[in-house]
Amino acid sequence: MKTKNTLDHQKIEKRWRLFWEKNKVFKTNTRDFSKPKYYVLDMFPYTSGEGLHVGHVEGYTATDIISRMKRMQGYNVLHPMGFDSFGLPSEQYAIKTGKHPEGFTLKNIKNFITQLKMLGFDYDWSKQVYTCDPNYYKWTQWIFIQMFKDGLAKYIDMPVNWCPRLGTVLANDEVINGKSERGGHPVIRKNMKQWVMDIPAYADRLLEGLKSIDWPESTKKTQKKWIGKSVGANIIFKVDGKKLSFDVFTTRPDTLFGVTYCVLSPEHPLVNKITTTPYQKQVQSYQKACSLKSEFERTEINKNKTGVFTGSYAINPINNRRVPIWISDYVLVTYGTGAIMAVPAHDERDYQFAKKFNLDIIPVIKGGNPKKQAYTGEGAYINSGFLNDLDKKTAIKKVISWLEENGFGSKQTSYKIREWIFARQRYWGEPIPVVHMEDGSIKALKKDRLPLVLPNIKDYKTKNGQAPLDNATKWKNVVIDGKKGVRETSTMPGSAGSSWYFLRYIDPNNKKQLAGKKLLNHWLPIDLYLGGPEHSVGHLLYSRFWNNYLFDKGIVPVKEPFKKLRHQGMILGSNNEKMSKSKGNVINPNDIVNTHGADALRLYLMFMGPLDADKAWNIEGLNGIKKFIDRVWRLYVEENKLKNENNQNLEKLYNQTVKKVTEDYEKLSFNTAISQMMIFVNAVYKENIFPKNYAKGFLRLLNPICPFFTEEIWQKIFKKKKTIAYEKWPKYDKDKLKRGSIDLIIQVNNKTRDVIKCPTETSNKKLKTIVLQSKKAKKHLEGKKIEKTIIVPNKLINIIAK
Ligand code: ANZ
Repeated sequence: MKTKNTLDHQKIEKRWRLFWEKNKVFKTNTRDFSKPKYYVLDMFPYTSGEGLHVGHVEGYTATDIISRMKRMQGYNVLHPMGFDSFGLPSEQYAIKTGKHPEGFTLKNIKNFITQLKMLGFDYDWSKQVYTCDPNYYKWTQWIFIQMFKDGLAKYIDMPVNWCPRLGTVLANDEVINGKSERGGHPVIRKNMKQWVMDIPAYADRLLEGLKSIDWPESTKKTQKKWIGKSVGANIIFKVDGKKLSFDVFTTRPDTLFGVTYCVLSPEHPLVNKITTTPYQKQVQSYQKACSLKSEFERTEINKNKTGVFTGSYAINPINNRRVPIWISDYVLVTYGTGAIMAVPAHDERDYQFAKKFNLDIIPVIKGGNPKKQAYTGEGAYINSGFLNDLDKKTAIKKVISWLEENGFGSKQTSYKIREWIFARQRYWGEPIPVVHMEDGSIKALKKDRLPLVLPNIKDYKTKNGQAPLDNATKWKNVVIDGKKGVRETSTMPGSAGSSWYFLRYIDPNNKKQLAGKKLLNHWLPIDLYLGGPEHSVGHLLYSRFWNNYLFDKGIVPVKEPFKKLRHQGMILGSNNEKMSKSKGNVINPNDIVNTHGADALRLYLMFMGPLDADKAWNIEGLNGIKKFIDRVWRLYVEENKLKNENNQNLEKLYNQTVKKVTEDYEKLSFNTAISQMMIFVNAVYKENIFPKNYAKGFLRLLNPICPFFTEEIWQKIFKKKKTIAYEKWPKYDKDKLKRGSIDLIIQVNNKTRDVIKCPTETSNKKLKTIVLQSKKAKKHLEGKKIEKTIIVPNKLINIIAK
């Protein structure tokens, strides 16, 4: 074979791409239980028309390295890929062009697959799933039906995030700072009959589960905060002069003596009943103004507090104090009970409100300066009757017992997490498989009616909140058992299909179940899941919820699907800014594969810095990596270097390199592993010979990052008939880790007489015998008696003799 000093990456990469595909090298036999399993998962991409981003390539390379290493370590590895293919990108394309989104989506999928193959990822394409495939969403619909039957999928009236511009309802995690995550359009709150998933029912389990999984602490914290568990009390306040009462939720029942007013959220059902005539006008106009505000605007702590008085008073049960009832948008209808007792002396928001509207402030805890600001710390209770002199914990306990004994409330836990809004007034999503019957009941479709396929329509736009499927008259009007009904016309949110795709990969063609039980038992949980930190809530919480539910149903064997999770950082443009078309700093992976090769792109992305850090693209860095690849290439192709003999000087470094690279890969610390390999390559150049056994071992270490040219060397230079992908992972020799040689100085009576090569870390006893073999030293010892030996480890031995 003719070899060149620089490798022809285009030719080589094409050769091995075809070889792997033709020989089905990476097909996983999921039924082979003879080896230990390793399931490594990537967050699958949205099928946007833009194709792969270098950020995708970063994360996918990281998992590919693990997948390849684990395979070489003897695991049966499952490393699948699929596509999140319902949702906005295709929907918007359809609206713009009037064409059905399916064609566009499938074209994008094809493009993604070509790109992923071009980059050499070892995906088993026979396991591919995509969420808009009826054979897949049949099971998304089936899961929905189970959850509907179990009361977790509900059709209820509730306040929702409504985006007038997108004409649809959004989930809380799709709203950022009061704007839609996609497009940045304003979002308002309004009441609507909605399909929701009762994720709060799983709040405690989702909190508990966090304890057992190996996830980044920051991600666990984000989920904890999102679930937002607060322990406190519900306290009943009676409305003065009326046969009405309301509950407040408080985490500080110990401050009950300091209540000077109450606040109902503007949407609280009691507001209209208690508002007295003189205040009706201002209350109504305030309510209207609030409905146009987003939750973010309402709860911002520093914003100017607003509110109006209802004209009614409440009675504080603990001291019968009569306190005014206000309404204000800083109290949310969806949290706790939608009503609060205000303690301005010890709560900042209440303090600002009281100051603005000139309401009383009664301190009940000593500390701070009540004239200047709320005191939120601890201290002795004052003005608090039977609570005075207690500590906080006891005070809380005492108040709660008092409330319970007197029928004025009880201990209560509240959660911030809300129902997951599970319907969109859009076309490109899974149809919700239920029928609204004439008598008001809701019927779920029978399993043999699934999948309920999305019908073809002409107009994909949402108009005035009406779902596009509302126009599919023929499709939506049905008769079940002789009774008329109308199909649900909203579709599921994008996060539906992505909440369980990792289960389907295990058994993608199963026609009877979402996946076979035996296979699920064997392959779950996922050993490593990698993706961006932007999914910390949303997807990562929804899929834990579904998996916990499926565990309860006895379908999956584990509560937590993702045993270990890691995030990749963002690849920024060379100007240190987020890559975007408008900034002109986008790097297209296709271009780099053309100019530098897939191996170089992969190696560069892994060398840029720690995997989870944000890193800026730098062409110099990429060029340097390309040079390194050529340097490695030359080590193998310049035939005079490869030798059958061993090299003592490389022994220690080689073993250290195997150890460090193996351990670093395991930790996903790829940049440090690569540094070590660079050190090794430099040392080989210095020695000018490359012992073949080290050359083969090193090739295996590098193969997971650079699969193409290492395969070329393996099969073409070493003339192997099979792929390198299933070769054994190199082992290191513990004994050789420390050994290397040092120049040991030998002194006799403080005078240097000889310098000899000897292994480092040689024991003192052995040193003494080695030294006596030195002829030069021996000469000076003749006829003398050794009295003492002084040893400076790895440096010097001094023999004192007379
Ligand atoms: C009296 C009080 C006194 C409160 C005090 C705090 C400090 P977390 O910890 O986030 O759960 N609250 C209750 N429901 C609310 C709602 N729907 N909208 C806005 N605020 C609400 O917060 C619990 C506290 O937030 C509750 O305890 C209540 O104010 C307020 F010194 O009650 B507290």
